[in-house]
Amino acid sequence: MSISTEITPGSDHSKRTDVDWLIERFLGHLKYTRAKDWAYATSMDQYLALSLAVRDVLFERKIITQLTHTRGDVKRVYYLSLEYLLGQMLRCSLVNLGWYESCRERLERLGLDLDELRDIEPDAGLGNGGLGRLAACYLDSLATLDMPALGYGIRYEYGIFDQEIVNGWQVERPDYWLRFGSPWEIVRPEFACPVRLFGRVEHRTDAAGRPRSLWTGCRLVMGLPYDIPIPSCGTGTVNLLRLWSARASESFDLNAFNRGGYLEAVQEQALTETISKVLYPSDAVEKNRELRLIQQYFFVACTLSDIFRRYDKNHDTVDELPNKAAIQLNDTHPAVAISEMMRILVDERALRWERAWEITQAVFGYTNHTLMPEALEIWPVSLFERVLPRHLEIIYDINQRFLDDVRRRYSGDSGRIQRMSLIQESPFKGVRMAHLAIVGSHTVNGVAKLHSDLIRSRLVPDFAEFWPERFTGVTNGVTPRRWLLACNSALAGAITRRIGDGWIRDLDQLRRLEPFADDPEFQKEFQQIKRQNKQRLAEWIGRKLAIPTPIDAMFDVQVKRLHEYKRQLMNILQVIIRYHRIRDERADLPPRVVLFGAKAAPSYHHAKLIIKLINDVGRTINTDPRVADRLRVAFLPNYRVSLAELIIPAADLSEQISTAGTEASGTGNMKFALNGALTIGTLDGANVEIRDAVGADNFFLFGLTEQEVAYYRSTYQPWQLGT
Ligand code: 26Q
Repeated sequence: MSISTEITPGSDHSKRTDVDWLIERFLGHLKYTRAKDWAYATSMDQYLALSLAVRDVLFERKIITQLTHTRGDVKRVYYLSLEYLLGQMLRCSLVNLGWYESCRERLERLGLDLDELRDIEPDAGLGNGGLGRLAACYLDSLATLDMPALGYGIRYEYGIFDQEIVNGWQVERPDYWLRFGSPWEIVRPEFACPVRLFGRVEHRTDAAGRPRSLWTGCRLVMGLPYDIPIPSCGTGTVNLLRLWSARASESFDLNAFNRGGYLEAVQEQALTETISKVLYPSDAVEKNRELRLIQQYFFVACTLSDIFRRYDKNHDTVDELPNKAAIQLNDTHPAVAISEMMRILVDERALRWERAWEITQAVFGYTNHTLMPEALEIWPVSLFERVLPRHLEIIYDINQRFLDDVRRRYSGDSGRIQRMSLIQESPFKGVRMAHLAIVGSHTVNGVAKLHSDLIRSRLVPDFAEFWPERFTGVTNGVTPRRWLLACNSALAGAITRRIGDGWIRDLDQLRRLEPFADDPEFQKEFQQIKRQNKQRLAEWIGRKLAIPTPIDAMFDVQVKRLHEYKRQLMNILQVIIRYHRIRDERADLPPRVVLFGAKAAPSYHHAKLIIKLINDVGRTINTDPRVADRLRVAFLPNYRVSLAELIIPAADLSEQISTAGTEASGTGNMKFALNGALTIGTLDGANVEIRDAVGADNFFLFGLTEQEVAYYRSTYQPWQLGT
């Protein structure tokens, strides 16, 4: 459904433009919200006041969007993700509104530089990497498609750590992104949600003689929602991202104060609030972490209660829920939602189990992002039982009914029953969250074609055989607004001048650029733009690292989380070989600047060692005058969304070299391609589809196929080679 909201702020004063109105609000916020006189305002004041002015516009549009959706009683998409890697919001909001240039000019007349102001904004780094950034891109695209969609997540006080490099080693520093407050959020105490944890289950019989389960003796935590507006590009729609922050509940305070002394009570309160304190900085499974499970449930409980609150406004029974809500699980991190939905329907709303299960399955969809068995979430039953005793019972009940169905189809196949069970028995008894997510959803999707095929053939073949129609693929994407229009405005302009601006909301239209591929004028313009982007990045590298980077050299870039499967180690070994060949005058190779950017999980020792190696190799090469004009290596510290927006438009070569069958999709690969870099890569994840789209001539393919990797894996023993 499409809404048209022709609401131009200030349209009552017909001669004034939107941007006049914006600037007026900016000056108002400077004075009344920041309480500063023009002469004393700092750049931080100016950034905050401008963002608040933009927020005013967005919330005005959000009110209209929401009214339209509520009046139409439309079906909403709910995206549930423990991570949102939003990055900076000022530039993209202005670009989506179509006001960036005019705003820049107006501010310039006031003596301010918008390009500088916007860089004061700290990144909202509420995610680890690909999965969190995908969530942020989807929010932008859902809004731009005028879809009634809400994102739900956690308002971590500390996002992904800041990375410093000390003597070549990664050192983590806390990322207190809320230091100056965020101008983008609005707190909504009126929608606070109580959440229960721990306690025990009592089994009773109700007045009608039906068995009822009572979850009692719980600890209570409050979820306080903060709303962030999500602007569309080119339509009036503004959607919402609602993030939950944990607070001690008042009744809990009372209990605590009665039990112990004042200080102990305050201390307990602080402990409760650690739930939303920090993002887990590993993009692999953290085993056995009670706090992580509590984070997941806290988030899910708040979110489902909010979804029901909205639904209940217009409905007396839950029958219409599948027609009004589609809940998408971003990996298994929020999969406990399936058992929470069953708890609400069966325990609180007294539905029959079968009816509750029908509704649950009709509502949930599950996106899988990983093939590695060791990365699948499995919670120890003992931990689950302590934190969520009623949910464990419900999961057992789901499992029993599910395995009965499996047995009916494959009687006597006990191996299959064990493999498919929601509960693993060894090496420890645990809840398999992926199985829960598959069983409780109508659809399971992978994130690239190859990945979706491998989910069926390798990861969960028993499930794919049992429910072939449930398994689908939805290849990832990236928002062209942030990743081309905003971060590479020069290239965006050159494209728009040739094929119009339709591509901004319909990327397939980029095909219309094909006839210009051989046009010398377009080629020249493209080269000039690339050169300017490289110059901009070279200046940053010069300022931050004091490494001179010749901009006529090829910029060869690998930026992504540090993982062995992504093979940054192979890349740096290749650099060493190249160095020796140039230094020993064995090859006349074109000049190259090799750039790395990557955060390693703080406990991932091997990954940190690779960062150290890259930095040490860099130091050796960059201080050797014999290769000075031919080879440079730089490790760009603290890789994050805003840095990606500087790096990617400047790349000539995009390194996508994961071992085939390991990278579920990759999304950086798409951002580089969109900015006109050529890819060197394996047939892994979405590289396969990128190669199909850009043509094999524009893709430097190497390495084994997934099947070859699988074949060699059984016999390959690298430690025995070369001995
Ligand atoms: C799980 C349990 C406990 C603590 C942390 C986690 C955790 C957190 C983050 C596990 C995994 C992640 C992140 C995974 C991720 O980013 N995967 C990437 O998702 C992208 C979007 O689909 C793909 O493009 C990448 O290929 C995939 O690696």
